[in-house]
Amino acid sequence: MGHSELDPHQQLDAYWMPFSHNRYYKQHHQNRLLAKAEGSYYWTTEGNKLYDALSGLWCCGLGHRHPKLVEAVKRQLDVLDYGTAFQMGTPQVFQLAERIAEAAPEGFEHVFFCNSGSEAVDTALKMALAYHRARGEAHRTRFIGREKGYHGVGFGGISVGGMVANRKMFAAGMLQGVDHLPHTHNLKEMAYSRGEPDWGVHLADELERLVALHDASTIAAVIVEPMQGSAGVVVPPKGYLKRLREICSKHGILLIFDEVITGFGRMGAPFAAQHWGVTPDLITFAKGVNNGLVPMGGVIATGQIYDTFMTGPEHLVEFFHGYTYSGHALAVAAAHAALDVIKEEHIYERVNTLVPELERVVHGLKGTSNVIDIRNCQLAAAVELAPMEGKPGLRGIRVFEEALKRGVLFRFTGDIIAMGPTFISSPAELQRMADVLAESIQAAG
Ligand code: PXG
Repeated sequence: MGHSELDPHQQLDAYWMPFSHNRYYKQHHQNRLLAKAEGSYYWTTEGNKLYDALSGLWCCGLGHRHPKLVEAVKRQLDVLDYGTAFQMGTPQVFQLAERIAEAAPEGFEHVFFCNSGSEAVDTALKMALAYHRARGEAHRTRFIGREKGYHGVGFGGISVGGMVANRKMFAAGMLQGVDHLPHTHNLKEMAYSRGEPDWGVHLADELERLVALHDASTIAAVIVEPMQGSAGVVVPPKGYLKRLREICSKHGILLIFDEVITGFGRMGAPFAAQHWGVTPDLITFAKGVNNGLVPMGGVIATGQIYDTFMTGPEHLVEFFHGYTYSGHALAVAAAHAALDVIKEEHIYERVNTLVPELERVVHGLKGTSNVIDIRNCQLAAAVELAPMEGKPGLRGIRVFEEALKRGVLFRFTGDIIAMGPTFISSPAELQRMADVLAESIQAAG
């Protein structure tokens, strides 16, 4: 009997689930084993259909099992499986780098591939350190992250990240010399903002304070998510990112945009950099680059940063960094197909058409009991709930469970419900998602 024929509900113990309540799940797995996916929907092993309100984990915006992507990966498997990544390459990986650099803002010319957002972040941090060193500024070693920031789970990523639960157990292994900007989430000043809050640009000036404290000559880079996804869709205040850019430029500090969530569609533009008209020095990406079909991440660098590395004898390695699966043939094939689909299906335009619909339906939940904030940013939104007395996080779980019964898979982090619908959703599907959320909040009590 093959594994797939075993009763899946009887063999949950061995798997140590990532970022999950393992013990709770293994007792409450009803509707939580996925069997199948298509478009904006999953089907559970019980046969129940779930609307995927977060596009996987923000990665499947084009919809699950898009035929063009499936076909591209199948075709690739018939030709070349794994191609040696170091000192070799496929024509397709070179072409993909060119296409991604073209999609990026002016000045971005080179792409380094890895396999996840976490690896992309560690790669970008290393690039920043090595860049300064190659320019004779080896004293620039500090990184500035931001409170509530999420940059994956590598030691670099958790060090610049700002989520206490991801940091405290690993404090002993964190990077030295990291400081953090304050986060910009403030219920009193910005609750129920539609899009970017009017309040909070002054929080970017905290970077000047950190520069004054540490001296610019010690700081390599500032890393931020243009929109904080994992923290529950924390939207940048108007003018905030531009101000960060100005301060970084003034002090010779590199600005890294972590666009793992915002890249390739969700902002209605290739990158948040273009959506807000603010150009960083390095961009990290993952997820949407190939619709989550095969793990892939990467860093896009300006010509100036790349050129700084291209010194020394030509036969020697310039950047001692890379992964066995950098530019994996299957990931590359899926990414080419994803870029084709983004173009052919006018995805950025489609996302921009859906943005006001999403804004309307989520803000329609204002006044529902226990809702304390609603935020939206292009095709991302979140509803923040008041925690249950003495039990933070429990209301979030209850709402999630009630919604599963009603056929919608939401993402909850603590008592925040996050939404990142697929780009192919209809306005009616967004409306239903919001209706189910309202019912589920009420049912959760
Ligand atoms: N940077 C950012 C900005 C991310 O959002 C990562 C790095 C790490 O990517 P990998 O591929 O190493 O997981 C992320 C990942 C959520 C959620 O619920 C967000 C992420 C992953 C899973 C869930 O918001 N972001």
